[in-house]
Amino acid sequence: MNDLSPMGATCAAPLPEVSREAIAALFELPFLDLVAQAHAVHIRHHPRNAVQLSTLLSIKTGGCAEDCGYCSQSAFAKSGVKAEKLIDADTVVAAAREAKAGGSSRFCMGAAWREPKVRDMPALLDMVRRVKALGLETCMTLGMLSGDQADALAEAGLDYYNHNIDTSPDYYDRVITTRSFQDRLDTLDHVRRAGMAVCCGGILGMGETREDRIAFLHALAALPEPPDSVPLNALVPIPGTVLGDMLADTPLARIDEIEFVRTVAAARITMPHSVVRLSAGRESMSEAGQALCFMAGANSIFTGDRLLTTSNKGGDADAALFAKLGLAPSS
Ligand code: SAM
Ligand code: DTB
Ligand code: SF4
Repeated sequence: MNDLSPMGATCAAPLPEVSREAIAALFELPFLDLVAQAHAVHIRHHPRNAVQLSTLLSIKTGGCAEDCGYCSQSAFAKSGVKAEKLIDADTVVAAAREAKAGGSSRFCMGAAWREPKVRDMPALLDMVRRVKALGLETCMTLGMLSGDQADALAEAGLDYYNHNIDTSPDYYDRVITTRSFQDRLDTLDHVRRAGMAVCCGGILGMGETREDRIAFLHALAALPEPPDSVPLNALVPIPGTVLGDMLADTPLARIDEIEFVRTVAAARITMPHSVVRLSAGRESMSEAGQALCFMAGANSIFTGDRLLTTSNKGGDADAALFAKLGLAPSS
């Protein structure tokens, strides 16, 4: 028996490759059985009642050459987000200090780039070294990376690299056309080879089907190694983006909270060792919905009052929710 068995029994041996059919069967379980199974897997592999806190900072906003249909920072979007230059390292370090004081253990720096340019690398490496020196875990998301860039970032002390596959291989082309699914896999390979931890997930509620959600989780679990960290975002529908506008016209496409929890649970069971991060979209999720996500195996969030270009339910709201649920921040 393995963690995909209906009883969720313990198995000390390595997990067998998870098939699409097995993930589909999880989605078909009665909701309470699925959440109970996911919780059993969760507490076997992770500390109970503990949620890791990360803080995001946009270090280079807007004007991105990619056409990701969900993103306010794409040059193709009419979101009103203006293109800015890479911010200076002192500003980054000040924000990281504040994040640490607010209880975050990881600081994630995001740039609206297709990929970093050679001339940007010295400043990026300086940021990594200085944030790391504060005693924080470091994470960056800068678009595609070459093998050499990944090696240089790892050498400077970058712990995690976030690069999402975003959705199923089949639905991918409906969302992004300027870089391929394979491009993403290539960058993930460079990150893993450089020795950094891989943070890779995607977005739910972009009009994809349940079959796409199953294929998305299957693609993550079938990577050469499952990601160390899996961010699950609910689409934040931003006016002026293709998907934000599409959702405004068809509100029913928005991800149902119960289906979101099912996806968290299926992620937990198929990737038992990974940290599952409840990421963008938390602001429009009820407290009860978030509590169910934690029950189903989510054990990380973005705190603070901002994501990249949108606001976040962080700070006091998170502290109040943690107190209500008896959760503690973990490292
Ligand atoms: N430019 C880099 C890249 O795309 O790899 C890094 C930044 S990008 C904003 C990081 C991730 O944020 C995307 O891959 C996507 O999964 C998520 N994201 C962006 N906009 C979002 C939105 N409106 N709603 C939910 N998630 C979003
Ligand atoms: C991820 O998967 N979600 C974060 C992080 N990785 C970089 C970004 C969410 C962005 C939400 C939309 C915005 O604020 O622009
Ligand atoms: Fe650019 Fe990243 Fe936004 Fe895509 S998600 S448009 S790559 S900033």
